[in-house]
Amino acid sequence: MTAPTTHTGSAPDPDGPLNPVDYSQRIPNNVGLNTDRRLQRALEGWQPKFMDWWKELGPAIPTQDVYLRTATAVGRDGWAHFDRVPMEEYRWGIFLAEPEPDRRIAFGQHAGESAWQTVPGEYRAELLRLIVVQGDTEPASVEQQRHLGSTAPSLYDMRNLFQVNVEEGRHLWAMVYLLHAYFGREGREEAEQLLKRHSGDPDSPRILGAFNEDTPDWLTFFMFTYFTDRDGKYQLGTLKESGFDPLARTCEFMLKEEAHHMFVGTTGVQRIVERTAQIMRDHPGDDLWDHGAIPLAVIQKYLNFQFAVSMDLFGSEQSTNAGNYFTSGLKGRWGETRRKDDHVLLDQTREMNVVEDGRIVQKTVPLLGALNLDLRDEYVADCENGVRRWNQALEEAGLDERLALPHEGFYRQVGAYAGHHVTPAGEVVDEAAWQARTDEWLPTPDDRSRVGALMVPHHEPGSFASWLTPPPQGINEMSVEFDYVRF
Ligand code: BYC
Ligand code: FE
Ligand code: FE
Repeated sequence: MTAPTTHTGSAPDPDGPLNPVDYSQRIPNNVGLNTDRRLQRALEGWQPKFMDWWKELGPAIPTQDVYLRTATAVGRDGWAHFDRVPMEEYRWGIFLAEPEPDRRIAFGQHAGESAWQTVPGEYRAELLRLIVVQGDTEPASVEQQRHLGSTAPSLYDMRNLFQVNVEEGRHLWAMVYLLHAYFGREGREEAEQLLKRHSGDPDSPRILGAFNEDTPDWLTFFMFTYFTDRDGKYQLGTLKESGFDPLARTCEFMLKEEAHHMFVGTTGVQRIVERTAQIMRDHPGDDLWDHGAIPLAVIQKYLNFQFAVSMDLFGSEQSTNAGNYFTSGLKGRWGETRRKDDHVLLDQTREMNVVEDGRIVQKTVPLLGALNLDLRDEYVADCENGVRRWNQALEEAGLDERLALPHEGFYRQVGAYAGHHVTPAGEVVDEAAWQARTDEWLPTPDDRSRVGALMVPHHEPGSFASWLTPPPQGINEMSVEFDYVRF
């Protein structure tokens, strides 16, 4: 059995066998928590605070139980178990992916050295910051989504919302474990703060912009899980490459859960577009709202907004932080080990867009300083896939209209485009032109209230709201009509 490392304790044997997931403990885990009393006590001290937070700021609608997935193993074959669970009895736990024997750091100045099993002293502050930023987003999204249950378009969708919520809660546990196990008193203090900052709180907001926005309706929720959870996928993908092995293994397992969040977003938007396409085909020229569906132009505006705030999550295109994280071996690139270059990147350059004299022009910059952009490019390419899929629904309905990602510079608050006005088509315009046309590009108060008016609860098994199609199949081979949530 490997013992977890504490800041004082000894490093686990990275080649040792993986602990099975132990559900007999107060905190389910596969890190041998019961062999480190101090750490166990510290985490058991944090657990009731987490539960208080969940009760206060987790899902607001009271439920009896929910058909949820719980992790039971971290291996390749079969890792999850589905059952009805009262949500406050969900077993949030600490699960790390299996260790890779003799794992080496794959990039930066330490490339080739053994991966770290303890925190390298010289990078302690940077590592702590990365973990805190990651940890902060997880409970933030739960807070943002807490009122959605009461307007769920079906029990199937409500269950998916709650699945995402409990797993984001578990992702918070994942980061809190790292803070407690490896960062001593400072880590414990940061773990407390993760429950004290709140989404949208004017005095103590969440760290990153997108996590302080409202998620008032399900169109926003599906766009959020498509675009913003996908930022999570990409950021976790870079932390999975980290030379700090416990972080890498934690993120690897989180990515496994994240796949379902992507699924919820992709299929959620898809089902909305399908319903819209049906009405457009069968009732050409009609007002979509009159049919209880969402006009394509409004879907596009919500897409524009969520894409832009999610692009901001990648930080500035040019970031010395990002270069330092890479060189230090803390945060790699997406698919680092599959890339065919020297993994050090000292002399390489790339092109990036900047706004100069009211025009978008390219300039050549050192690659190492542009790694946020490198990751963002991977993200954008992935985002295009969903849009293609949604457009297929429009094509199959025989329609000419299409959805599109807006230009990368549209409505940006962070990086090279901040302070400029760029249209979805990629034209730089002045303040007056921007003000005159934003209503075409971003959701207006009227759009939001009309979408809001469609958000009426469908809480009977098999019943679905008018503005989206039912899914082709249920969860875990259950039927679409199954009572996924009971009250
Ligand atoms: N809002 O050098 P720069 C997820 C700050 S989502 C506000 O460009 P860097 C999830 C920045 O902190 C994934 N502030 O930044 C999804 C810095 O501040 P200081 C979350 C921002 O460090 C859905 C300054 O601006 N994980 O998991 O290169 C549901 C200069 O910036 C923003 C991570 O993000 C912003 N958007 O890159 C649930 C991974 N952007 O130092 C969960 C960990 C930047 O001047 N984080 N700033 O005070 C990181 O890797 C990096 O911190 C960032 C920023 C990529 C976020
Ligand atoms: Fe997450
Ligand atoms: Fe997620």
